[in-house]
Amino acid sequence: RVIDSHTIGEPTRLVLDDAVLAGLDLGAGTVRSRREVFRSRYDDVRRALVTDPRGVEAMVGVILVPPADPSCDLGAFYFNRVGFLDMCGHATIGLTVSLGYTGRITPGPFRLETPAGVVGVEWHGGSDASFQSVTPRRIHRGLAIRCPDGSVVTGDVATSGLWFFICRDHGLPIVPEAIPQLLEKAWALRRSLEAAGVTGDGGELIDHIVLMGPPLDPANSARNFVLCPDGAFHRSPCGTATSALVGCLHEDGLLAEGEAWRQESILGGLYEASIRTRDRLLVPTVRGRAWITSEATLHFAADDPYRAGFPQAIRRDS
Ligand code: PYC
Repeated sequence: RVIDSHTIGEPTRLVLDDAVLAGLDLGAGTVRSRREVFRSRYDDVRRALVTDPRGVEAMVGVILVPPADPSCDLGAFYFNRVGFLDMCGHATIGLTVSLGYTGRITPGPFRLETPAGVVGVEWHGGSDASFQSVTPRRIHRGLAIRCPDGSVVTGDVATSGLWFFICRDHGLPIVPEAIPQLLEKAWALRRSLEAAGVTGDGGELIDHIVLMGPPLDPANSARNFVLCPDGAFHRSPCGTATSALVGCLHEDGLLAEGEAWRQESILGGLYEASIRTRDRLLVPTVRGRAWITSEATLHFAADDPYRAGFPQAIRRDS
């Protein structure tokens, strides 16, 4: 049994079936170590849940596991069509609204252990939820990258649980009509970063590209287009990207503690974000909305050739 939701457009599939979850032998330990066991033993389950023919493009799956950190109430790990995500903001909002809908949580705060670390989450009731991702950190500011067409753009390399290249001088409008060109530019940047040997800690790929632009609604702060590792564009403004961004803005003196940052997505959806210092660490908060789209029982017939999804994830790499 799964419950599907979308967080201002970006889909999440939460596995609800305790019997299925109990049948997965993930060992003991942290959420991150259980996720690694899942990766090595049950990759067919990941594919079955989020790739065609049962999944939809851009879908992120979530599996709940017991937290190892005694201060946490829940543990969760995240995956998409091509692999795993250490953190996922939109899916955290989606899982929270879904758990609220099923009555498993009541409005209020809870602590979630993720592979990236402990994330503070709050269900505000109904479709409304917020999370506090892990400490944002920037490792390059204004890094110049040459694209295959000879153009040079600059951007920041930053993390708040996932790695982002955040770029402003890409020269494209952030409007739905430009999605094919935005995808092409973002893929060129992703490949150029890889070719230039620019990585996160320990050689991690910079696999999310954020192209920034001015907001369409003057009441908001900015608009973005985000390329995800599976080749899909993010339908929401990407919760973890927004967390990393507010860290950079604060460091640049462009966003004061507690000031609101209203981040539009390419489709016009909105996250409201802010940043504060707690125990000398930066804590970003992102608030958004998610809606349940369906409750379903997935079927996996023994003679279905695609019971474990498509064998090869289909990745749009222009
Ligand atoms: O919202 O953080 C996010 C996210 C990352 C990848 C997909 N969604």
